[in-house]
Amino acid sequence: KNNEEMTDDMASRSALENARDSGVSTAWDRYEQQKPQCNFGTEGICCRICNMGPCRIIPGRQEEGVCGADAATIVARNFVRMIVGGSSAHSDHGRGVAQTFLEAAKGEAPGYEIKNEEKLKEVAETFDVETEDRDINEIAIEVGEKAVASFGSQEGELEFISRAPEKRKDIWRRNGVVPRGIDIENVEAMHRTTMGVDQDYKNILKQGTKAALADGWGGSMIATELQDILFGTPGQPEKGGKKDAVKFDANLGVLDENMVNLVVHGHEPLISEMIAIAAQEEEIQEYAREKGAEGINISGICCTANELLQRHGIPVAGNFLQQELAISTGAVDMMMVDVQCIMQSLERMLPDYHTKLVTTTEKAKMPMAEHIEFDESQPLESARELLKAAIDNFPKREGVNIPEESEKALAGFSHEFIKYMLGGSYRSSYWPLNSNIKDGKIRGVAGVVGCNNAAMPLDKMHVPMVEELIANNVLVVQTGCAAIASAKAGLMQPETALEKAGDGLAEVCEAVGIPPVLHAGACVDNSRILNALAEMVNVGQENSRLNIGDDVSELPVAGAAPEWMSEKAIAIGHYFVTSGVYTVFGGDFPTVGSEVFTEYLFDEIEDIYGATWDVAETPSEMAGKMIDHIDKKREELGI
Ligand code: BF8
Ligand code: SF4
Repeated sequence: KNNEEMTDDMASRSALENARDSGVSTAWDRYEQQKPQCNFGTEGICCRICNMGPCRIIPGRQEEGVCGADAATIVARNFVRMIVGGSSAHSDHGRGVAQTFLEAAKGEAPGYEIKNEEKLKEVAETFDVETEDRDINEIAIEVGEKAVASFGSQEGELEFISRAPEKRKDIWRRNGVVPRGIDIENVEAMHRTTMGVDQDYKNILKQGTKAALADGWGGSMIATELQDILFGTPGQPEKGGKKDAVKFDANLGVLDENMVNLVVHGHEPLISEMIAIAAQEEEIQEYAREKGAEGINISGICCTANELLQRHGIPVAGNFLQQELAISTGAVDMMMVDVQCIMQSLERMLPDYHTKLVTTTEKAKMPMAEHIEFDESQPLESARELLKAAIDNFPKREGVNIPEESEKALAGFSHEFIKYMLGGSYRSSYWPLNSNIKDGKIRGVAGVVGCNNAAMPLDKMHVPMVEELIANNVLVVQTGCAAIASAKAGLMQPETALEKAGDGLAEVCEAVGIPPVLHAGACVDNSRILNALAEMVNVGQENSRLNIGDDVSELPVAGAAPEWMSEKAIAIGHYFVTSGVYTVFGGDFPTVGSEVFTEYLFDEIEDIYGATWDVAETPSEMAGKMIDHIDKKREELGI
C-alpha cells in the first residue's frame, strides 16, 4: 500500500516515508505479512482453552469441539475472556491509583497529595463516608480504604453503581448483573469460561456483563475519580482561578528539534504526572542546557498522553499507530513506557535510532529496553532520574527528521467541566444540554472512543465519521486514541471545527466557546461519559420539562469504536451497551462465527438492556446508524 492509502494524516505520511526509506518495519508492514489472517480466530470460533483442542467450528462439517462445545459456547467464552482482559487492565490501573491514593492520604507518599477537596467530598458521598466536621486526610483515608476494598469485595454492590439512574439499577438488579466486587467478577468469569464449566451462552455473557460493569462503574471509575482528586479535575483550577479548557498541540510536529524530547507512552499518570512536575524544575532545565539543548519537551502517546494533556496541556505526539513513527523521527531522546498498548516492535528499532527506551514498572518489562523502576516512595526523585537519563541521551542524536504538522486543540472536558461550560458557574448543571437537545439544536450526543488498528488506515474511520456526526448536529464526546485522531484533524478547536458543524450545534458551541467535539480524556475516562449520561437522566427526573429520557437507554445518544483493536475496547463496548447505550464497532467483530450468539448481542439483548451492539464497515454507514438510532430515540420521546 502507498502512504496515501494508509492515512490522511500528513505528519504520519512523511514519517512513514522516512521509516520505509530507512528499512524500518511498521505495524502496517507486519500486518501485510500476517495475511491471510485465520478466519476461525477472526470470527471467534477457535477454542484453545484445553489440550484436546485447538478446536474449530466449520458449519455443516464440524459443528462441535472435541468436548462437544458448540459455536455459541466457544464464541461466548472467547468474547467474555476479552471482556475480562480489558476489565482487568483498566481495573489493575485503578487499583494502583487507589493504593497510591491511600498512601498519599496517610502522608506516606511524598509528592502525591489530596489536591481536589471538592471532588473528594463528592466521592466520599458515593462511598458513604462521613464528611461533616472531619479533617480532609481522615476523609481521604476512609475513601482510599473503601476504594481498595472494592477490588476484593465479595458481596453487595459496587459503590459507584449508586450513581446510575434508578431505572438502570432496577434493570441490573432484576437481571442479577450488579457487580459485587471488581476482582471477583473477573475471576469468576475466567472460571466459568474454562473447559467444561458454563455452557449456556446467555449465562456466560451474563457473567461477562458483571465483569464489564465492574470495569466501567468500578475499576475505571475509581481510576478516574481518584486521579482527579490527586491531580486535579480537568478543566478545573485547584483553588479559585477561572475554570477553563486546556489548550494543547497534537501530532508528530510537537517534537522539537532543539529540545530534549521525552515521550511518555502507556496509560498511567502516576509516573508521568511526576515527570511533568519535575521537568519544570530549574535544575533540570539547566541540566538540559548544559547538554546543548534549549530545554526539555515532554510529549505523550496513547492514554498517558491523554492523562497529561487534559490536566497540563502537555502536547501529544500521536495515537497508538504513531508510536513507531515517533521513534523514526530520530528526535525522541527517550521513550518512557508504563503499561498497555506498547508495541514490542519499539525495542527492535533501538539499533537504528539513538532513542533510549525505558520501562518503568514491574508489570511491564521488555528484554531490550532499559528498566528504571519508578519508586513511588520518592516519586520526584525517580522522575528526576528519568529526566536526566533522557537529557544524557540528547547529544547522541544522529539524523533528525520531524514532520512539520501539528494541530491546536482543546481538552479537559470532564463531566464536571461540561456541566460548567454549559451551565455557567451560577447554575452548573446539565439542564442547558438537555434543553438544547429537547429543542433540537443538538440532535443527540455520540461517544466516539477506542483505538487505531493496523488492519485499517490510520484515523480514516474516525475523522470522516466524527465530521458527519457534527454536520448532523450531534455533539461528539471522545476519549482514547479516537480523541487524538480528532485533535490532529482540527476537530477539537472551535475556529476550524465549527464550520463543519450543523447550524444548531454550531450555535450552541459558539455561544459557550467550545468545539463540537469534546476531549473527555483517557480510556478509563469513559467513566466520565457514564457519569454524564447518568446526570442527563437525573436532571430530567428533577424537572420534567428537561426530561430527555428516564433511563440511559431512552436518551438520544449512541456510542462507537470505529478502529478498535484492544480487548479493553470490548470491555468498554459491553459496559456501554449494558448501561443502555447503542454501540457500533468498526472492523471485524469477534463473534460472527456464531450466528446465534451474534444475534443475541446485536438484537435480543435489547429486551434486557434497552440497547444492542452493532457493526458498520464505513464511516458514513457508522455515522448513519448512530444518527438513525438518535432519531428513533427522539421520536420515542416525542421531541
Ligand atoms: O486505552 S484507545 S490503542 S491507548 S486501548 Fe490503546 Fe486503544 Fe489507544 Fe488508551 Ni484505549
Ligand atoms: Fe476443544 Fe472443548 Fe477443549 Fe475448547 S474446551 S479446546 S472446544 S475440547
